[in-house]
Amino acid sequence: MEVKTGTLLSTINYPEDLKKYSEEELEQICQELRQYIIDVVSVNGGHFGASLGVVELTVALHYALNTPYDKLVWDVGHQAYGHKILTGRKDQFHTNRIINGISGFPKISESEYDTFGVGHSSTSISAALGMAVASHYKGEKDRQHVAVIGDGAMTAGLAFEGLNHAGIEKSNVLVILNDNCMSIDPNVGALKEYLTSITTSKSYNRFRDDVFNVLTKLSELGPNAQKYVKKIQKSIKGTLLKQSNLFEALNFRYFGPVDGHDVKRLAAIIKDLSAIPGPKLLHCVTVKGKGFALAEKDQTKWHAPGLFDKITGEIKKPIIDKPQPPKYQDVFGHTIVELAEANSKIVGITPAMPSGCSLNIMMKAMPERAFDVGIAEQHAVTFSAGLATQGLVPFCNIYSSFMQRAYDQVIHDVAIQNLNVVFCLDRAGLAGADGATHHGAYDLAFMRCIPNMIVASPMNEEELRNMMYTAQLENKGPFTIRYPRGNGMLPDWKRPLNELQVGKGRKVCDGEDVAILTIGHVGNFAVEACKELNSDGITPAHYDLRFVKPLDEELLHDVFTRFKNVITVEDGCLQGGMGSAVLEFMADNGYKSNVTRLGIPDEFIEHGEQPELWALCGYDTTAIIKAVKKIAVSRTTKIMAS
Ligand SMILES: Cc1ncc(C[n+]2csc(CCOP(=O)(O)OP(=O)(O)O)c2C)c(N)n1
Repeated sequence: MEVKTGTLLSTINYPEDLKKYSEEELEQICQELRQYIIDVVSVNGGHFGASLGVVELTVALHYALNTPYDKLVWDVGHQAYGHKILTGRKDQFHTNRIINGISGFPKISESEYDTFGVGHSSTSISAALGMAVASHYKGEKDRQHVAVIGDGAMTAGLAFEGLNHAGIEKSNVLVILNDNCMSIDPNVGALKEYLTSITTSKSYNRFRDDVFNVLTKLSELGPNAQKYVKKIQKSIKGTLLKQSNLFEALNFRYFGPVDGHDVKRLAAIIKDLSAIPGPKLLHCVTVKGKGFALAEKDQTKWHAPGLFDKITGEIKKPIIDKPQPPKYQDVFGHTIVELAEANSKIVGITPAMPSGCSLNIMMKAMPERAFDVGIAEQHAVTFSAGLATQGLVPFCNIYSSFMQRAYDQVIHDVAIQNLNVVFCLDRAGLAGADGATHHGAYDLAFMRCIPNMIVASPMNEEELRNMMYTAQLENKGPFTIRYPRGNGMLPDWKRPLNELQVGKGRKVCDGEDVAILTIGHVGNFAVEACKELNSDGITPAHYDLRFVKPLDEELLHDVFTRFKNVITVEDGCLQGGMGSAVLEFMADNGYKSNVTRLGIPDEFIEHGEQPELWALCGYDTTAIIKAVKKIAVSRTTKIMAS
């Protein structure tokens, strides 16, 4: 579907085209850019509110800076649609997040304007500082380095680490704090409260007006500018800011808060700040979802709403007449409440993903026992460890790929001390349109090599519930349960809770010629494959391992004694995952079967729909059938041959 651009935007493909327009015309360009994002995202999907909120900032940055010579780093990057459109990708924008199309996040390989690949949050300050120090080293004193970071992303330790370092470097870094009071859900924590107090404080605002009055004169002053810069520095030093402003205390020059939707003023300020050397922070106040009333009103829902009618705002849902299986995340959300009602030791923890992982159900039902700790995966894990030392049973829910952030905490704070923390890793396996940064490809491999750790993955909702039930029983130690994005298999999912024997798999169906070993949801692909193969006269056996650690050795002895051919299937990386575990078992026990491993190959898998990516990586139903057929001979052929 062709989406038309407004009259000014249609002439703009790169920032140099934008610069041909007068400051007075910037507002219209913003309007057209906003409309273009609405038009395309409504029919293609993707992140929505965040990009709408930074339309003015995006236009102002590309207008005032000399990109790509000046380095512009977007944090997370889910808000960079306007940036993509203004930097050579307007005509490809309709392919956003679609397989073989452009990425939903900035990506170095996609454009020279994308200075740093993102997707995970809070990297921008460190990355921009690295670039700034490199420029300083190379003598490129005129180059600007700008990190645009949201108030949500600012809650992460990594952001503080970057600020802490930048404060002692002389490098030219401008941090633009895009403060909209929102993460995906409402932002949390003391920093958020601090930012709100600055934004509403009368004395700060009076002071701000004084500073900006001097600042806006800078460009008119030409050679005298430096004198005024000194004056600003002096005036800043002498004010209340030095003592009471967090960023000033870290040696940043703090400017703001400013209205992040006043494009003309923003462009002028950014230009002026370019003349001030060293670390600076511009506090910019914006509204997430700006310009689309429903998105402004329900900002969490419109973070990434899916397809919608841009006139009525109705979010499109497929019409389905029979009951559907629930999302795994919702099974987690309801089951933790059910378990917590019976076990007063259970608490829930999420680093900034209450609606993403459905812990919001527990936050609503038992607010004193469920914690959103901000975008702080490392803290979430160590905080959980602390809770566990006191006899509580924390369920720490982290998206599989974000757990990569907290690996040392898992080993050092939880596993070495053998604490009973339950890790629920959502979005395990190929996550879909968010692409390489978000696929939960490595968890089976990185969790199973940790001593004391139990690693399980459910094939359906009932198994997820039973794994959660088992994990909270006395003294289980660290227990990981990983499950994918999307729906399970059982519309009647709410079945009685039962303890599972840790390290025990199950035989899904018996057969001959070849054994298929699966872990987790992909077991359902094998079930489908077996059905089709059976109708072709081929009868593989299928085992659902349930646990990659400990492995079900009895089951594996049985498999390797009976089968010369074994196929392993996992929604995870082939290097070090379940297939590797099975090969290790085979080698350690002197078996010599042929093992074919299906899973994610040793490369970064780009974005696309999950079924497209499963097929691409070769472990969907069709690929399993193909792998079996390569090995097994159908019963009819065997009968004919005998
Ligand atoms: C390490 C990490 N944890 C969690 C996320 C999921 N996530 C994506 S955007 C977002 C909220 C970011 O909030 P903010 O930085 O304020 O930007 P806004 O969406 O408000 O513009 C979160 C939690 C992530 N991308 N990276």
